Amino acid sequence: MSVITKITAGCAGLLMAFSTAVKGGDAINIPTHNWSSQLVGAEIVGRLFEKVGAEVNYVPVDSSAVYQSMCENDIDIVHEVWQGAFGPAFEKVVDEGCVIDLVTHDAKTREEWWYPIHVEKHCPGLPDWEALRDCSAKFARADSNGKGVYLAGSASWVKHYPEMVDALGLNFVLKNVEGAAHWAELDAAVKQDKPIVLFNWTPNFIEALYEGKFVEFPTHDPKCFEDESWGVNPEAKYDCGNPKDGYLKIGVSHHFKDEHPRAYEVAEKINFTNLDIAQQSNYVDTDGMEVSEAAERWLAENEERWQSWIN
Ligand code: TMO
Repeated sequence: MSVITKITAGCAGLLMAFSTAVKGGDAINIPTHNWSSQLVGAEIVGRLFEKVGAEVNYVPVDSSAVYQSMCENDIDIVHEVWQGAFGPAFEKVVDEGCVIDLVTHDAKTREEWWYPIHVEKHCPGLPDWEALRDCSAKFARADSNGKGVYLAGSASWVKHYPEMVDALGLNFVLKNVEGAAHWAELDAAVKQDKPIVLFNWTPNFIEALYEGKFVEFPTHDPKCFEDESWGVNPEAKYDCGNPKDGYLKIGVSHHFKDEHPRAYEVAEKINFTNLDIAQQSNYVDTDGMEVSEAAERWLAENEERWQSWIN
C-alpha cells in the first residue's frame, strides 16, 4: 500500500481549483495536472525554459479545461496532450487557431478500460469487449442497480465514455474515483480476487506493478467520433475504443512564439519517449520521490539530450 499513498504526494491539482495565473505577462504559465508524469514533465519543461532565461509559473488547472485556458491566454503550453483523453478538446482549439500543434513526441500512448489479469477467470472472453456484455453483473456493486461499475478515474480525463457505453449497449455505469483512491481500488481487487475494470493508460507506473490488459473495443477510427452510420452501431457515434497508438503532443498558445521566442525554440525540440514518460511516472509513484527530485533525476540522466534542445 505504500505505493498507493505516495501517488498523490505531488498532486497539487487534485481539486483542480482554477487559480488565476497572470494573463500574458512575462512569466510562462505551465499547467499542472493530476497524474505524476505530467507533474514531473512540467517541472522539466519549466527548468529548460529557465535555462534560456524565462520565468515560469506552475498553475494547477483541470486537464480538460486547460485547452480553453490556452485560448484565453491564461496558460501557455501543454506538454502532455494525450490523444485518448484530450484529442477532441485539443483538436478543437487547434482548428479554431488559438492553439498551435507544435510537437508530436516519439512516445505512443494508449488510454482505455483495463483489468488486472485475474479478472479473465471471472469474465471469460476478455479482452474482447463483448465479454463485458455477458458479465456486466459480475462488476456490479451495492449501489449500481445490478449494472456493472467501470471506474473511470478523474472526471477531468476521457469525456466520451458515457456515449461509448450507450453506443455499445454496455450495461455499465461510470464511477469517478479520483487520485490515489482509484489505484487503491485496483490494489484491493487484486488482493481480494474480485472483478474490476478501470481506466488505465500507458506509459504508466501500473505496468511495472500489476499484470493486466486493456479491453479491446472496436478499433478506433476518426469517423467513429463524427459519423453515426460508421461502426457496429449504425445509429451512434463513439462506438469504438480509443486509439491504440495514440499521440502525445505539445500544444502552445498562439501567442507563445511572440511572447517567449527563446522558450518557443526549446519547446519545438522537446521530445519525450515512452521510456521518459514511464520514468517520470515511476520515479514518483513507484520510487516515492518528490516531483522536483524526480525532475532533477531525469535531467541528470538525460543531460546530453536536453542540452541539444536548449542550444
Ligand atoms: C491523461 N491520462 C494520462 C491520465 O490518461
